[in-house]
Amino acid sequence: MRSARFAVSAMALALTGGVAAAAYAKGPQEQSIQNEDQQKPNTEKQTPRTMNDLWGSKDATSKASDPRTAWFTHDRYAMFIHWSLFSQAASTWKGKKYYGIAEWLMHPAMANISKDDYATLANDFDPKSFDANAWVDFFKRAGIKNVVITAKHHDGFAMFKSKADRFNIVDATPYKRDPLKELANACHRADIRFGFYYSQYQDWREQGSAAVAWDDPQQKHSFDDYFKRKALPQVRELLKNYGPISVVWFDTPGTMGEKYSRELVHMVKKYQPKALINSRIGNGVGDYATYGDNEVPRVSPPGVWEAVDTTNDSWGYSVTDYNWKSPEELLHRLISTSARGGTYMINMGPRPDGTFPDIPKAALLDVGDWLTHHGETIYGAGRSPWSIAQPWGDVTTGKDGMYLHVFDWPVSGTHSIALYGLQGKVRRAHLMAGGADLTVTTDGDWTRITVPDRRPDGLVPVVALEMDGAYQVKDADVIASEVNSSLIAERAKCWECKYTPIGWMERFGEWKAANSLTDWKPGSKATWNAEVQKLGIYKLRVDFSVNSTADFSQWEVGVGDQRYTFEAHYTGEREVQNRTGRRQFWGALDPRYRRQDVGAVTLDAGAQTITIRPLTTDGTAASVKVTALRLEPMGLRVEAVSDR
Ligand code: FHN
Repeated sequence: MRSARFAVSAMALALTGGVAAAAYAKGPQEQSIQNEDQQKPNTEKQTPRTMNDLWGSKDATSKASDPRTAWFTHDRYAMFIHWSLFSQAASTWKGKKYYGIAEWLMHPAMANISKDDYATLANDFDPKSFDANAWVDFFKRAGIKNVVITAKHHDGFAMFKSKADRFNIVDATPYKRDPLKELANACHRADIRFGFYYSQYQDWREQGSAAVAWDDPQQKHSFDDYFKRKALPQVRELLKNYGPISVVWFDTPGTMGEKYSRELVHMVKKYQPKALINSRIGNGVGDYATYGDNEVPRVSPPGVWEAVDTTNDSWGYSVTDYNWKSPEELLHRLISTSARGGTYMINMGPRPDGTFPDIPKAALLDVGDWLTHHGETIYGAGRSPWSIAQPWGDVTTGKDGMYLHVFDWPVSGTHSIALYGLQGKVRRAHLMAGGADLTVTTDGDWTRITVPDRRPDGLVPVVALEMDGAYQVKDADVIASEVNSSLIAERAKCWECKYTPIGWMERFGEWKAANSLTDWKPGSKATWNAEVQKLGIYKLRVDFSVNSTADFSQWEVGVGDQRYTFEAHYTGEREVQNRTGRRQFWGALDPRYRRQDVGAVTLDAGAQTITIRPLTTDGTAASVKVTALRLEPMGLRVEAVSDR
């Protein structure tokens, strides 16, 4: 599996302290961060320099055919819950509001709270309204099949009764109950799978962990001490005391040595042989791959994998983050992940009182309603036979054929959706919401399904395409005539340019991904061989990030034998890494992607080669990051256009 090389980030650098940051300009705060792990490394590997180093390799041991993972691939839809002491603070500290991921509030990159001060949150943490049965009732209605909850996050606080460490919800708070026990029992009663999150490498409370024990610069213990005294015993408690565990979800393994990853695997196998382990256990010994935060891959990855996403931008509850995703957005992301063959785990951050915020709850219930009528298109459904999305939506497969999830209903032309390269016999097409059979026509390699003019109600209409026997597809890039199409970076052929997975943080810890074509040189070009459905005029637009150096660089898009030149304009790429309350230069650029109009271009029907290349030869175009070309039908008749 191709591993992403995310840019050096403040988050990773903040964790690694002085070592990795040495090559970069640093603020005094970062220089003071010490970490014994760096002084006495527990592994031959370097300290994590990038967020991908921190997430560890996505390599995993399971094959898609592994029967142990069958339930995971079948169920496709899981709920992630970030709930701990950070929920009590909810991104505020001493009257000040913080922005970024709420569970990192304690860290110097946010409020920089000492261990003792942070621990005082426990005095008031009393989630009296927590009701495990009510949670499970909500999960059921939302269509959730598996739940993964934070047992211990980086702050070191255990949300369960732990004999290994008294900094836990039973011993250190007025609540005195074990919510994980109650939740595990309620999930098991309701036939929902139960798993836990455990931060094995970072524990900001513990000396010797990969933590930045920032108020304790003189680390007296080793990582091994922390691991044996706290991490391993706590994981053992969780494996032994909470009934069947579906998933053990580790996080940010960083440079943790392989022997530690293997020791954890050994323990999981011993007590919960059926439990699956995600790749963030580190060192390639997990069962399945976890993608980067908030990343839904655009090309189907091989093997068993999941996308992890959150209902807003933070994982823990935050009073400063109310950027909730709409039901439609959540459903699109669930469908896209399923279509690429993955499992979608969506996160909620409960309030400190143990209830869920209303808006994401309502949004997930809407998705659940949709699933009661369309569940077969997700649960147990196969990935799309095409490795990328369709211009109008995305496809999953069932035993009788395909489910066509229509995100963009065609509103002009013949009101049809088109599939390129479908080889096989269509028996019948119909809307899952009911109604007459839909007309299916073929024209060369194109299969066209005529849909009603009026979009059916509901979050995402689905056309069931029943096939007669086996079928195959040609996996081509396409440009549709009735909806907008994207040619994505992952599918381009690069000549003297590079395909680079790009990730960055919007606000602190809020990871975004936009994989791109980069490293342009004079003579570079990237090409797509696309199948154009119909001769027509299309608005060509480019999705890219252009820094100030590349402002006004000149580019050309070639379509067949036509050439369209344009000037790239600065998209506002940030030369600072934004951090809460401060702007701190880290030496790395944060991209900012924008869509720039190039103009109206004429496309002939059939196979077309589309090329983008820089014309500027002085090197200033090098840093431009192109993530996609867009082609949007303009609804013009070609004969009406005399120029070009
Ligand atoms: O640092 C954590 C973060 O707080 C959150 O738990 C996410 C969820 O995937 N994992 C880490 C960063 O990737």
